[in-house]
Amino acid sequence: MPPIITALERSPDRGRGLARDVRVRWALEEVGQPYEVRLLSFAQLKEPAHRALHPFGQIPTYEEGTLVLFESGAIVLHIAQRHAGLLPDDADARARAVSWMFAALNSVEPPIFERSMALLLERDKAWYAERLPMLEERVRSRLGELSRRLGDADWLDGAFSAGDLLMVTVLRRLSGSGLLEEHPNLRAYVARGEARPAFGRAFADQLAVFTAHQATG
Ligand code: GTB
Repeated sequence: MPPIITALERSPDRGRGLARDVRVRWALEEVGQPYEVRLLSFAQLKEPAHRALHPFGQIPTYEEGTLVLFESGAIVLHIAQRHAGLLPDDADARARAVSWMFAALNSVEPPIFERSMALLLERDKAWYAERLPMLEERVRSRLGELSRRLGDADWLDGAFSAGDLLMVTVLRRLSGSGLLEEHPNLRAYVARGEARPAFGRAFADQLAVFTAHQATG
């Protein structure tokens, strides 16, 4: 039985590859592991059947036999540990790749996510005009640090790893903002990730869900 993941049947990103199941799809594609997808509505996320899998009623989840996982980072780490291709063999290099996974989710994603939420939910607030530049400065600061560390390397620490996979998915949320373009090496880094065939398949499969649900209304 292939593992089963969950995804939104109608993602608000309209198939732009931003919903977090894309990370799991990409990881599974990189390691060549077939998988099945259970699509859920927002209402179904909060029903007991799904809450039994995910305490916060979110996607993605991952079921493999009796094992049930939630949190996209934990799922990607599990896939990377079970299959070759996403973590180096050398123990120290492996630990550094895991550091980059945490860095993507704990140090880079929060300011980017906070900015997205402000754009989405706070435009009508009195303090929005003052808060947005502050949020953008926090993003700029992290991007500057990341850009300096990446330099002219292709990937964050040697060969492509699960750390790069998560970092690229986090940075993609800035597309269209102009913030990524301030760092040509980061823009090229994201493009390099997006050019990987495994990302292309993951993106296309997520987009196909959106397109199919558009067609059925
Ligand atoms: N920390 C968790 C993880 O990494 O797995 C966060 C999971 C999460 O936020 N899942 C979202 C969800 O289930 C879907 S992906 N939300 C429903 C809820 O909380 O009730 C989030 C998402 C959706 C759309 C965009 N977008 O349009 O840009 C980006 C991200």
